[in-house]
Amino acid sequence: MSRLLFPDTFKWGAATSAYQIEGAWNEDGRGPSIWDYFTRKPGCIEDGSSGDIACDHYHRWQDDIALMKDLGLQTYRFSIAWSRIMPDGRNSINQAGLDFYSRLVDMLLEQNIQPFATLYHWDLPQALQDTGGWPDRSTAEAFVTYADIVSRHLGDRVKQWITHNEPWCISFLGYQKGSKAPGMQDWTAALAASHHVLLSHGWAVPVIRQNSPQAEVGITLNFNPAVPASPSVADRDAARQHDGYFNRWFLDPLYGRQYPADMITTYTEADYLPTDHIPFIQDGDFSAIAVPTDFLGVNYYNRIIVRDESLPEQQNLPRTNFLAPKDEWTDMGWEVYPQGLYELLMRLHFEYQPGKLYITENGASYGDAPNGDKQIHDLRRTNYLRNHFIAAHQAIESGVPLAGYFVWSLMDNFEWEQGYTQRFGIVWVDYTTQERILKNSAIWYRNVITTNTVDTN
Ligand code: IFM
Repeated sequence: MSRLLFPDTFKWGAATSAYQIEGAWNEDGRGPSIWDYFTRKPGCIEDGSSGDIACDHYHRWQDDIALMKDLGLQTYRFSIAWSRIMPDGRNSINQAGLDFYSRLVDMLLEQNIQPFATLYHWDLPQALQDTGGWPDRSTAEAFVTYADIVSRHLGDRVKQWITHNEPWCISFLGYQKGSKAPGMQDWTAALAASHHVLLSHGWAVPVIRQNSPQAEVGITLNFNPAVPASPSVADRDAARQHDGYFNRWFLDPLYGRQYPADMITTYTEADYLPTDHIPFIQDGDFSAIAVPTDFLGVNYYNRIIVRDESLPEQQNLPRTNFLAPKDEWTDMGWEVYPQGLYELLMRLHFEYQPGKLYITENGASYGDAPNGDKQIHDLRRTNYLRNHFIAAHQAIESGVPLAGYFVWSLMDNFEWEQGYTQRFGIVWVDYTTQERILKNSAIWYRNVITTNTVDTN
């Protein structure tokens, strides 16, 4: 066994998001969000649940910070619920909402835990969806007002800001596939949504900088590296398309390259976009989107093997067998592939040069439950994290400016359309009593943080 030492300045943390943990959905002036509506639609959530109560973090935040302290977290990534701050999304300000996050930030700082705030983690105020949601440009304008208000109130203490979490999910899962709120299925709307999310990021960055001097400001993307299932031209082309849809569509405009031309062709040929001009793009948008940022947040869980099964001759080609055995997949059905994190970080560093990167989410859903002694032997999660930490270390050794790592998630929580059927936490939550129990992976992680090292077996 050997031990890999991380840089002295490296920050270890854990992440959560507002709707997934807070509960208190209708308290202290919070307005409804698209998730309050979506969870009430029959059939949208696997176990019929919602985030109405979730982990009750809104009432238990002090205990939860004590838990973070006990784990030795150096930084904590949380998100702010827009509709707690602005119940109708664009006009009135709810002081109680601001006060909640202000107290949270103060206590984090008292405990020497660096607050890392995400402004938007999917919970759009329903009032904004009612006026068109992200496909409508006015939502991007509303986001800037919201970002201004929050950063004016917290910007003296919060020095790390993420504008958006996972624009791909916001746009394509929310408006094209419809598996997430608001549950629409419309390609053109999804493409407009993606543009307005990026635009709102570009507009908000200078505002946050103004209100929060010396802060680092960035955006978090989720990545899904695409690998062709065979060397055939068709499979390679399918992998290119998936990469364009999922990864390049966001990376390219953020780093000054506008939308990838091959994807514009795909979308116009499919009639999702008109051929002459794209109505939602206005003069100046691309330079706004490409505003320089201080870091790129990277969410990585798995890669995807892409096949083109449309051609009959494709069916008989030899397939590369590099899928991990199914019993090593996580409960989400996601392959465990730590090497993909190394490859992704190298690609981002060499192709886009973000200057600084954080892993803003990485983790695994496994259902291991407490035994009679209230111990949770989640060895698969520890192994998952260990192997991804090793991959991150390898990337640092290769020159990638990776500055920190947030495990997803601090605690089990509401996993969107899967409800409470998936447990990503390093801390177990008993949803009946709201008891929190450290899983073995949390105890192991505490040792990683204390020693700033990871063992290699
Ligand atoms: O729980 C989600 C999180 O909200 C966003 N990234 C992926 C996680 C696991 O699905």
